[in-house]
Parts: sequence; C-alpha cells; structure tokens
Amino acid sequence: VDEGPVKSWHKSVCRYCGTGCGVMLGMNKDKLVRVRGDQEAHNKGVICIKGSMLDSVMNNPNRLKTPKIKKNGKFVEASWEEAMTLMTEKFKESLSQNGPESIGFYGSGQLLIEESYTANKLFKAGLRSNNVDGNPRLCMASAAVGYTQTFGKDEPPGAYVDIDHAETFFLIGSNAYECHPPLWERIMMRKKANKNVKIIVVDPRKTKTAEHADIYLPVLPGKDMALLNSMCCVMAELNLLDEDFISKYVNFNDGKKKISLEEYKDFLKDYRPEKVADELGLTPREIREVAYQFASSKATMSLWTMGINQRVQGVYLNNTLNSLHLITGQICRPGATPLSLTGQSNACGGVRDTGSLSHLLPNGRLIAKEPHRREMEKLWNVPEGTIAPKPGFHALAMFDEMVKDKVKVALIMCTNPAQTLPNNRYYREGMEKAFLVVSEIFEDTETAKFADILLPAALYIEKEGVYGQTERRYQIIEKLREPVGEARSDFDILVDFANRMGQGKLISYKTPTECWDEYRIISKSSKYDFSGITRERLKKERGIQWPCPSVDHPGTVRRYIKGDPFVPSDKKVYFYGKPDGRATVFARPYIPGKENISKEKPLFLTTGRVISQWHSGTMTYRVPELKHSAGPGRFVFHPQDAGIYKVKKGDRIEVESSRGKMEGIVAISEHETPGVVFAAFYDKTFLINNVVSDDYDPYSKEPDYKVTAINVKKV
Ligand code: MGD
Ligand code: SF4
Repeated sequence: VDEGPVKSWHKSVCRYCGTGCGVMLGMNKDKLVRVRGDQEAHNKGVICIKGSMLDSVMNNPNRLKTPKIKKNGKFVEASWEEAMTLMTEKFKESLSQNGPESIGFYGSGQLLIEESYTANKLFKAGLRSNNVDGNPRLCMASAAVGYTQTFGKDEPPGAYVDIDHAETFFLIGSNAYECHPPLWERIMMRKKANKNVKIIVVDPRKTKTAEHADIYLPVLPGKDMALLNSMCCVMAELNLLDEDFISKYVNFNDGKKKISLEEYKDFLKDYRPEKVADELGLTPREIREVAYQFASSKATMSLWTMGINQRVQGVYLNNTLNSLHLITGQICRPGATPLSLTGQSNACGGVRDTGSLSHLLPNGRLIAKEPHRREMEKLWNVPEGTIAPKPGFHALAMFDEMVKDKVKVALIMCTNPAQTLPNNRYYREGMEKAFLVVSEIFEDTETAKFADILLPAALYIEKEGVYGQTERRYQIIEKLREPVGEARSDFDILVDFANRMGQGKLISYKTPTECWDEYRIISKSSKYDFSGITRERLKKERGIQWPCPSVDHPGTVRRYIKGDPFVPSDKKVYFYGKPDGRATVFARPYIPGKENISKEKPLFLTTGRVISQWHSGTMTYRVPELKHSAGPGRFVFHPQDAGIYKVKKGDRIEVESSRGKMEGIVAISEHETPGVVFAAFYDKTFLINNVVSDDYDPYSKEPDYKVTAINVKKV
C-alpha cells in the first residue's frame, strides 16, 4: 500500500526482537510510511522482514481505542476515570483484605525501561508486594542466572562486534537465521571474509541455520548437558585447557564447595564421548571434533538462545557454556566470548537490569539479601523494612496462585500469557478467577478475553523510552506521533495508578525523561553504572553500552578486561562480580528430564519461532504479507515420521501430551529430525501451549518449551 511520500526521517529502534536493530523511520506528518535499516547503527542497515513492515502494524485501524469494563460477561466502553477508579478500588480492597501477596504485576520484555522500572518500584517499594514478574521469565531467566552464578554479575561479557573477530562460531539452541537474521548475516559476512571461519551448529532440528553449518550435530532433544560435559572432558583429556588462564582467573565448584581442577577433571570422566554418544544420538568422533575445534580455534564465540534457556537444565547449560570458554581461555579477547542472544527487545534493559522479576531489585540486587534491600530503600527514600524480605511469585507460580485463589487482582501489561504460557489450559483457570486489568493495543488477544478491565495502550512511536538489548546497549525510541483514540502509554497508566494508590510521593516523576534521570543516577551505586548515558546522548548517538560512568565515557564494549571502568588498572582481566576476581567453573551433572519418549509417547514435540512472526502474532499475524509467509499454525513432521505415523500434508491429527490434547493440521519438512515434531506459537487458532509441558528449571524457574513427549493419532 502506498502510504504517501516521506516528509522526514527519524532514527529509532525496531519494536520487536532482542537483536535491537537500529531503524530509520520515514514519517509523513504523523503517519509512519517507510522503514529501513539504520546504516549507522550496530546492524549496519540490515533488518529483517518483520522490522521492515512495522508501518503496517502502526497503521492498523483496529486498535483498542478506549478503556473497557466487563459487565455481565461483555465489554462496555468506559472513561479513563471509570476504569482507573475501578482498578484502584479492586487493588485497595485486595490489599486491605488479603495483603500484598494477593496482588501482582505481570509485565514484559517489550515494555520500555521507564515502564518496567516504575511498575517494579511501585509494587515493591509502594504496595509492598514482590509479585512482580513477566515474560522474560519464559525467555532468558536461565541466561541471567547462569551469568550471575559464573561471573557474579548478570549480562554478557562480550558484544556483537565479536562476530567480526571470531574464527569459530558455536551455535547451540539458536536458529539465528530465522530469529536474529541481521546477526546471522553478520556471521556469514565474517565467513566470507575469512576462509578459516567454521560454523558449528548443535540443534535437534536441521534448521536453516544448521543447513549452513560446517559441522552440524543433530543432538537428541533434552540431552545437550551431556554433550557440553563431554566436550569439556575431551578438552581435559587432550590437554586443550588453558592452564595459565585457569590459574589466574578461575575457581572450580561442585555446586556446594570449591573443588580443585583435578577434582573437576575427575567429574568429567563420566562424560567420555564413548560413554555418552549413544544417548546423544551422536558419534564419539563428532564430539571430539567439535571439542577440538572449539578449544583450538584462534577465537571461539558461542551464541545461544531458547534451545538452551527454555530447558529444565537451563541454568546448568548456561553455566557450562560459560565454563567451556573459561577452561579454554576463549574469553576476554576479541572474538572469543560467550554471548546469549536475547529474545525480546527490552528483556535485558527493561526487566533484567531494572530487577523487574520477583526475586530481584534494580541493577543485580536480590530481594533475599538484606543489605540489598536496605540499599534500595535508601535510594528510593522509603523507610527501612519497606521492601518485603520474601521473593514474590515467579511467572508460573503467579498464575498458579490465581488458580489457588491467593493472587486475586493483577495488572498485565504488554504480554499475552493466555497464549504463551505452557500448559495453558491450567493457567487460564487462574486468569478466569482473578480480577485482571489488561493493558493492550488490540482487543482480540487471548488474554484480553480474561480481562475485567481493558486499558488501551499507546504503541511504539506513540510514546518515548529506552530499550536495552543483548549486548548491554541502551537505545532510545522517540515519540513521533500521538496515540490512537484515547490510548495512553503504559508509563502514563502506571504513574496515574501510583497516584491513585496514594504513592504519588514515591513515583513523583511525571515524564519518562525524569524517570530515566532518577534511574540513571541510581545505577551509579552499582557495577551497572550507566549514569553517563543521558537522554541527550541517546538522542544523538546510536546506542551506548554500559558500564558508562560519565557523560564523556564512550561506553564499554567488552567487560572484565582493560577498558572496563571497573577493572583495576594493574589487571588485564578481572571478574569483579566475584570477591576474588575469579569466575567460577561449575561441575554440573546431566540430569534427564521427566519428559522422555516411551511406547505411549514415542515422539518429542519442540516449539519456537519462525522468521516472519513475532511471538503470539497479535501484531505480525495482522500484516497480510507476514501472515501469508507463515501460513497457519501446524505440526511439522519429518518425512520418515510421516511414513511411520501414516500422516500426510493437510491431515488433521490429535496430539496428546501429559498436559492434554489438541488437534491441528500436519505439514512435512526435511528440516525436522526423525522423532521430533515442531510447532510454532504465533497462531491463536492453534494453541500449541495447550500441550506443552510446564516443567521448569528449579533455579531460574524458566519453563521448558522445547521438550514435551507426545503421542499422535489421526482424527
Ligand atoms: P507477545 O505476542 O509478545 O507474547 O509471550 P508474550 O509476551 O505473551 O505479547 C505481547 C502483547 O503485548 C501482545 O498481545 C501485543 O498486542 C501487546 N502489545 C504490544 N505493544 C504494546 C504496548 O506498547 N503496550 C501494551 N500494553 N501492550 C502492547 C512471549 C513469550 O512466549 C516469550 S518472551 C517466550 S521466549 C516464550 N516462547 C515460547 C516458545 O518458544 N514456545 C512456545 N510454545 N511458547 C512460548 N511462549 C513464550
Ligand atoms: Fe526487528 Fe529483530 Fe528483525 Fe532486527 S532482527 S528488524 S530487531 S525483528
């Protein structure tokens, strides 16, 4: 559709994923008419199909434009005054009758930093409820806990620019070709420029990423922990460890206490390739080859996402990926680094860094630690003892407690849990029971059905705020047009709500800029220090990476080495998150998950994204070209399985897991692996999460969307 000529161009950031691409937005007065990649941003002008069609979503006429209140099962238009008054009454009533544990906030890695920061501060320091969590729990909680355990601090040591220096890429549980396309293109450019570059891909599915690998390991679902330990074992056996790096910068730990390098090597003996290869579905030779390549390359970079994070052993996997780099010295040099790729645009800056999860406080502080609570109480200027000492409910627990009638009133913002939580039917019971206020841009989402109050939210360039993506880079989205109808930004909704709840003194700022300035100054007292990232700089520069302790500081590309403001001047490498400056290598065992194939459930179901769709599809499935490209949701089989189970393209089947049954149509693709069925989660008429298991990692509480045992039959 020709939307008219561009009258002015503006730098911004893509609305969708954690790649955080810089985009140029072409406006015709208040209409977004063109989108292109920003040549000056880190993505050097490259964007994917979703980002290039942001205008289509912005110009969709069917947005939610007024508040609505559910009366006798039907939504009735209401004024903001009516909606906010009712919301306030319900929260106050629940607080006074049932206490702070009975209320909750379920947010999103797509809210702006100022929005998550405000919700977190309001609930934890104002309403005294730690029930603040959000969809990043489903996405990167395992990476966050993994980094924190290994380095003492969350967020990665390296950056995207390491791609331009790496000689070996170790991609595990990442389909970068479809999920982070500009980064994948950067990897391919690096390979083109240097013939020594090797790409290793570990994935049960032969994804488009795997197709381009020099070495592809089709590991069986749920087994990667044994593979990573086996690689460490080979490295130890072949003397591929960097003993100099280890002696200066590494401690070993068995999860309870410090151990020696020799004890660590003993632990690894159980994972000799000959012992584990069969279970992994690989050959010992393949494991040895990959271990050798990883350790002996000039610079190895690991990249991973949901195939590693969304796993019952997600934290152990993250620990061990970090360990592979530490024991081989493949870290703290250009091109040598672990880098977990983030799913959402602002999961890092918005949720991890602001501490907007139920166990966290801003900038890496923990609710469970008294000195951290005291520090935040001082910074927020509230009396000592205000922040409750017990962590709140994490994502699944919060909805479980709605089922059990403990959480009675909740605000859900910028997320669609009724489609995206695993074992969905169960948690919907809770959504039905609780009084839900849902802030949304569209009225027809699955979660909106369960709302008692629907609040129309401003979208993307209808508001202003900061996004923080994978590599600690903060970038600003500026407001370029007014919200549609009566929509308000989530920030304005939260500030208004705070005032009505009697928390106007705590949330005293009125604009995102004032909020940013408060938070920026607070960060000064932590190792996240981004006090030098002012609004003015964000408007001029193409993002800045923290730490950035002063306005004349250029930002920090790589952490823990010279140039990082927290590394003492006499040290080359210093892991300052740990008291002795040494990172920890954990001996983490492989523990098989509960979801395993059997005679009754002979196939694995694994789920994930496709290139043209964003999450629950509420935005991208409305764009005709993107909808056409993705097609309807379906169960994708390898041709061999299609033969075994006697199904063909277009057949309708019933899939049964331990969590329930659902029907859907069949597709066939050579990209799948025998024994593994794939399904994406963008189509609300194909609610795959009805059968996905909600087993979760005991440390990160991140659910395992990747491994569910299923049975199939034709209907
Ligand atoms: P989204 O579709 O991103 O999914 O789960 P969700 O966050 O639940 O939902 C965002 C919602 O916010 C949409 O309904 C959109 O219309 C609305 N929205 C957009 N902009 C705004 C705004 O500015 N303000 C407000 N108030 N609303 C807005 C994502 C979740 O899904 C994640 S993060 C992961 S990693 C999981 N992945 C996953 C998987 O791999 N497999 C399966 N089977 N399920 C999964 N679910 C998880
Ligand atoms: Fe947007 Fe992600 Fe695509 Fe970049 S890769 S354009 S951030 S959706």
